Amino acid sequence: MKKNCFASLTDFHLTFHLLESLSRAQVRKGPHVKFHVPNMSCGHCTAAITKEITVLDPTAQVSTDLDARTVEVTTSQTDGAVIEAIKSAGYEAAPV
Ligand SMILES: [Cu+2]
Repeated sequence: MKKNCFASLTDFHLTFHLLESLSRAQVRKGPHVKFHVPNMSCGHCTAAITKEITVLDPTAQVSTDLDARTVEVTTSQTDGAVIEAIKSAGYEAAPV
């Protein structure tokens, strides 16, 4: 009886940890990076940049700030790949 209880408790912990690591893997996102894009000046710019980053990584989350001229990206891609994507939209970008 005692042994059974211990076994089910261990199973519970194993299941718990398995579920925990699974949900972490699902929630986990790539690094969140911020870029300064000095020539980004209007909605057309932000749309073009967002589009290119989305082409690079369809799951990327992009938010742009026209006042600060920054682009914040959550992606599994590298900084360099995001900078290349912004370049192909026609803009120079530097990590902030
Ligand atoms: Cu523009």
